[in-house]
Amino acid sequence: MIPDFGLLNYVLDQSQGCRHVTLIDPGKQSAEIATRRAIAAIESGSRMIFVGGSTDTPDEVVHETCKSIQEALELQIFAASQDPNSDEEFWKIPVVLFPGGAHALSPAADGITFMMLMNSKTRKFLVGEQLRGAPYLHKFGVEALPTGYLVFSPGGKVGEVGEAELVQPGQTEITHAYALTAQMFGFKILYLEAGSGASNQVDPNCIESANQVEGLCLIVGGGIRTGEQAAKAAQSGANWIVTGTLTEDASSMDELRQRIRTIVDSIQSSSS
Ligand code: 1GP
Repeated sequence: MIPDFGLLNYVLDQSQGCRHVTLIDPGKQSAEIATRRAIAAIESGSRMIFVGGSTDTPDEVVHETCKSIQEALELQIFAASQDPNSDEEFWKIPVVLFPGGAHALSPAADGITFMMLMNSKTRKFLVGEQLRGAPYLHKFGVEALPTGYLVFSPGGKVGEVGEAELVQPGQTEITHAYALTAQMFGFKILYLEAGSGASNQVDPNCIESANQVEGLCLIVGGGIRTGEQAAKAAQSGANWIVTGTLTEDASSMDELRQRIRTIVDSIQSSSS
């Protein structure tokens, strides 16, 4: 659901400090489970849902998941509107595509991280997939969030498939140059990615160096599992922290809630 003051404004808003995104991979769970997880994540403090991740998920599967999450959010909004103690705004959480390519799209999403994989060696990920996806997004009115995407070591599957020239820990100068380039292209968002399930998170010094460039909203993800890691990223300048694996390998909904609460509490106390 798009918040009242618009999707891009909502994403760029920094008045609440660092916020949390839950990434749901529709290729790894049914739409029903994805929806239960998304709702539990929001109850635990996530303020955006990304749908995507895997490189080979067909459109239909992505669409089913987006539709199902949106329907559940509508129900929550309706329920809140009937309850004087609840706030409808709390449930106006955007569902945003985080695509592996032009195939994993859905008209039920509120927006898309429309990304250039800036350190890819392949045209396909710099502009090719975007060229295929743009007419579809235009037709369905899915809002494009202009995003530079930068993959750090170890990079995981996205680094491999995207043929990324991985940024290594300590490479603060090149990170800064990428951030400047993103700003000069007019991107509003720079996503610093270590890869899903990465053994180490993006180097906090690199986050700091990207943060020196004005006017970019920094999304940081990959390998973040503990409150301490999340706090480090938030203190270094992340505006959003994404976790995916954390949710997907939780053994119960209670564990999922507990894990997300820990991350959210840590980022809130370190960025306020
Ligand atoms: C991957 O940054 C995201 O694109 C999340 O990574 O699965 O390691 O949380 P994790």
